[in-house]
Amino acid sequence: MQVDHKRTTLYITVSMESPLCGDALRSFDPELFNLVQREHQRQAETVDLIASENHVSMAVREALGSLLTDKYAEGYPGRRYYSGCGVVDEVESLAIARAKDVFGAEHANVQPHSGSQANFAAYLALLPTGSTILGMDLSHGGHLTHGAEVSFSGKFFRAATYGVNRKTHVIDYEHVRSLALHQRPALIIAGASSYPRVIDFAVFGEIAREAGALLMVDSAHIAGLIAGEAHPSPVPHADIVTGTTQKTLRGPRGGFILSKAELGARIDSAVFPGSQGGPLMHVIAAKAVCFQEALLSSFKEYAQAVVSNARIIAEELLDADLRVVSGGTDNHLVLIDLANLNMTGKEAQDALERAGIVANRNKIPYDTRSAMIAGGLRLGTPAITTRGFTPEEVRTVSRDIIAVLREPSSNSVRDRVRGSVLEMCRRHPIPGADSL
Ligand code: DSN
Repeated sequence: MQVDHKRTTLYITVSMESPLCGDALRSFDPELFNLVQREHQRQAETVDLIASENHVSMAVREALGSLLTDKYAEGYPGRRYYSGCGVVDEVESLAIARAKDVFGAEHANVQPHSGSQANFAAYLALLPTGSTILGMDLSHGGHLTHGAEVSFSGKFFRAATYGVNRKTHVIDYEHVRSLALHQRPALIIAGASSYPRVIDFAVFGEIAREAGALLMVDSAHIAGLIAGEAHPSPVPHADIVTGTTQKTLRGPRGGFILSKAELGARIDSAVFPGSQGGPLMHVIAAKAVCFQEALLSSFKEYAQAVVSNARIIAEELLDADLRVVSGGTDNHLVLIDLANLNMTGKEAQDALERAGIVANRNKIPYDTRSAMIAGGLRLGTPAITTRGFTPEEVRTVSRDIIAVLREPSSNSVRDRVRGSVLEMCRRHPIPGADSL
């Protein structure tokens, strides 16, 4: 940046070089810089199978690290409380236009700070407190914000829940229908955080209409699959669709809400001023980048590969006689029932982490253990697919997982798998891995 002090009118030439040099943090706060570097190293050297995580592109990271973070912009494009919002108006309008384009939606709000904030705003827009909501049981694969007692959704609303069939582990749509007709919810919520099968949004739409309820789809986990046409879209069937950008959509940490045009004003005012203050303009810019990436034809290939990689994992586990919830997967995740391995989800998670494989314990349908212990393990493929793991490498990872789960206390298995993981990780650096 150059400042010419001789001129009466000050002008500044802003350098168009990358805004991410890394030296400022390194020299001002070496302690924090070191932590960032250690996390970078951890990500680079481990296989991330957490179904809700991904690795963003450098373009997304540059937008996130930009000086757009400095700007207050309460309100919406063209209707802000502060001056100086001309540029950020364009940034947000771009993000909105791209979100509508990606999902074929009439209205998009890109300000929710997270998926939970998006769901909060959606309820605020649609329902008086005390209304009945019908969502998927948390332990069957739903989400805290779909009516769990410990969440605002269970505190402010009367929550009824549906689940999966005990034998097939697939959503029992007839049960959902009979619950809806019996409970008469104001809102039905479809969507999940650990459900490995396609969700039939058309059937949910029919049930909602029959029961006189609105339908909200929480697409957080599968937003990228929907964008990449690897999962049917909820947009034609739902009144409102919430989602997050950081999971399969491979963008920054944040939320969004899509709807029909006629609900747009209610949603916008439920987000701001209803439940949030100033929007995070740097995050909105990064959302705009991720929506642009999702519009590329290569993103369709990515989404298809996420699903085919998850299918490979399920196949390998089944071939090794492990129990896979619902007998397979249609999306980005696989849920293992650990009962016949005589171990808990917590034990499995810890043993895998020692070997360089990062996954999370998860309740399985009809689990009697607490969420902190859990009887299952959730594995997801968005991050390894981004890194470019080949189908053969995904098979190797699956076999490594099986080896560790069979002998969780064996140091030789741990060391062999750690070596195999490191080799694959070296072949597939995370985006920007060599920039630190
Ligand atoms: N924490 C997310 C997940 O892992 O599924 C849901 O909010």
